[in-house]
Amino acid sequence: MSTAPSAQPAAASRIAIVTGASSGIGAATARQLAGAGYRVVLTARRKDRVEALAEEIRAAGGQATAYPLDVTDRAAVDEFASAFRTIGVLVNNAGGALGADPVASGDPDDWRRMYETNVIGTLNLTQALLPKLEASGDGTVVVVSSTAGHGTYEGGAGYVAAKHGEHVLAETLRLEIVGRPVRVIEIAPGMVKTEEFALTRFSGDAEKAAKVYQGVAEPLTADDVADTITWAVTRPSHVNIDLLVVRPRAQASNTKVHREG
Ligand code: 8X3
Repeated sequence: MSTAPSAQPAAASRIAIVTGASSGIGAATARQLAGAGYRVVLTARRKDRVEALAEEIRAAGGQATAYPLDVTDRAAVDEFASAFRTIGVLVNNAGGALGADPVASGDPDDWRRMYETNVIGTLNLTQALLPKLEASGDGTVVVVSSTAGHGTYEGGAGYVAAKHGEHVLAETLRLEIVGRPVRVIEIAPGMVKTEEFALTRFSGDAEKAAKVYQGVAEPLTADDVADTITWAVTRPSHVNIDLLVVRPRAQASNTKVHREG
């Protein structure tokens, strides 16, 4: 008998919901979970994007549907959740950073919006879908936080505060539901170069966005992070990867990055 760890056997018929699936880590995760045999449900605010990605996944032989959703709209989230009897996996990926101002001059509206999308968005989906995850008899909640959820850096406080909030949500939920058939996995990526993260943070300023990655030989890609998410989710059910911190080799900490040139 093989003692090698195997993927969860029931993946083929299981539903995996991914938020923020219109681009970056969310889109890559949807593709990889579909490749691992999950029926993926892609959600994001941008309908055209999630529909195009679902179509791409189906064309590649996977099972995917799209559902436009704003994770901060609780009524819409509840309506979305009511469509499912059970689900296997929820990947809370929607969120992001707005601004990089010091505490002394940060925009309180940016702070509020970051708390809403990163923390309340994760809370909304998790609350609405927890009964469905439990009903599956083998559910997994993934919280895609950040290394910003585990240490601060200058100019990051609003985002860092929100990501600490997400980390606390994951850690507390794990304590509260122990004994029930639902795992809580936190994936905390460091520097990931995606098409939108830094651009959104700097309100579309491409020059400022490019500086984030300047001279860094190989920042992580969305696929690198999707790979860690898919790996964690496909461990046998009794194995809970509590927290996985993943950074590029060139980044030793939030504030220590090797840049060439
Ligand atoms: C992204 C990592 O360093 O930009 O979540 O805060 S960082």
